Amino acid sequence: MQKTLSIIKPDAVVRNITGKINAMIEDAGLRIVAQKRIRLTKEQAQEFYIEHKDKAFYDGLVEYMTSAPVVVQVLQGENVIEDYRKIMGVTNPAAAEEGTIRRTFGESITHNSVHGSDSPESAAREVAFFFNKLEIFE
Ligand code: 3AN
Repeated sequence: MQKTLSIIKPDAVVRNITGKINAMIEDAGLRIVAQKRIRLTKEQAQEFYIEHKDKAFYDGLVEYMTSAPVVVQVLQGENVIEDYRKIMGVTNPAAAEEGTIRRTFGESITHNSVHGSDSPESAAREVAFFFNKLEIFE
């Protein structure tokens, strides 16, 4: 069984649609094995997105991710990293496939409603960033 880190981002939390996103996750057969609502500090958001620190959108991304609470989750499934990326859709909601979370709910390339780890290495780092073993129930 594989795990991945999901974040329901501020744009979705503010619009009160975290349940609708969870329904799409669960309807796709993925299990939410840990979940909490938190407010990221600037330092946490900077560290989480450190790989993008030289990008033009980095400061705006950090500001956005700290603008309201987020819901962080661990998802589990046989091929969950790839499966969740498919259910999310590509970064830009306008370019995402019909029926994906980002196409359905995303507002812009930054306000794109969800994050999902993009590789086993990222998933291991990102799950450990937010959760310890005692918080994950399979
Ligand atoms: P993804 O979340 O699809 O893996 P990444 O890892 O390339 O995308 O980017 C991380 C986050 O940075 C995205 N989810 C999005 O919120 C933001 N982002 C990515 N590219 C851009 C861009 N060109 N302009 C603004 N924000 C961006």
